[in-house]
Amino acid sequence: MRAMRIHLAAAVGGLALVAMPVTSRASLFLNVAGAGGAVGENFNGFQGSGTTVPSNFTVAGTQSGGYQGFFTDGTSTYSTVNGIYAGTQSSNTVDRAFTARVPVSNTLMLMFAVTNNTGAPLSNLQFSFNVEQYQDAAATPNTIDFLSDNGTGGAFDQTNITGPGKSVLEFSAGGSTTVYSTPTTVSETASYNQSIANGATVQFEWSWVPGGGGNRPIWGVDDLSVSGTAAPVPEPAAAALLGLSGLGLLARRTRRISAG
Ligand SMILES: [Ca+2]
Ligand SMILES: [Ca+2]
Repeated sequence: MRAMRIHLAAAVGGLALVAMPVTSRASLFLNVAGAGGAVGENFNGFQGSGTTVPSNFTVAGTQSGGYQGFFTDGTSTYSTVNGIYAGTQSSNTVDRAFTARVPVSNTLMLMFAVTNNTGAPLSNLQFSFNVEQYQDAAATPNTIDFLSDNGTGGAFDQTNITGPGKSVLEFSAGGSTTVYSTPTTVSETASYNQSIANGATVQFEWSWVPGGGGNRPIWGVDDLSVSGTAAPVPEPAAAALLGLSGLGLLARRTRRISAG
């Protein structure tokens, strides 16, 4: 099986995405490449405004307060309405996260799309990301769910999503309004268990799901990395080609020795 690396530089770029309709398909292109590593997004360019949402991403849901700028660990300065923030650490303001104060009874979605342009079917799609919590304020635990639209362009569900990052529970739910001096961070992984045809696009999203009632925590996602495995080369055929190549080399060497 041939594992293809995904190139970051070729995949991420272009201008910021502004107010895309939910049905739009921004694309995080997966290219065959060398040692560039996986496609990724660190959200460090996100500044808590619609115009700084990273290219290839879009926000949906019923976040009535819209973007509210920065929420920094150790401070409780934020709007009293629902908000989407660029989460920052006071010790490292360069490292930002896509952060939200979850609505009481609605959901908020951060969506992105993966387009397979490797030239071959793409499988074994793996996602890793960090979840960062800046404030604990939930009467009941909140969840961030990771979903896909399964290539249909329609409703998102978790039918084809596996892994511990499928549903991330709030780290604590003490019912207080503790603002962490340093955001609590957990690393999560999830997988998409379907193959994506060459040229096809599948959308993914994180959905902030409130636990219901009480105050709301502030937590976000950061450091997304996406990788996959391009079409397998049949192993018997590969072995046979290698064998023929070896025989050819042997034959040439034999002739050279004979001529000498
Ligand atoms: Ca971070
Ligand atoms: Ca970051």
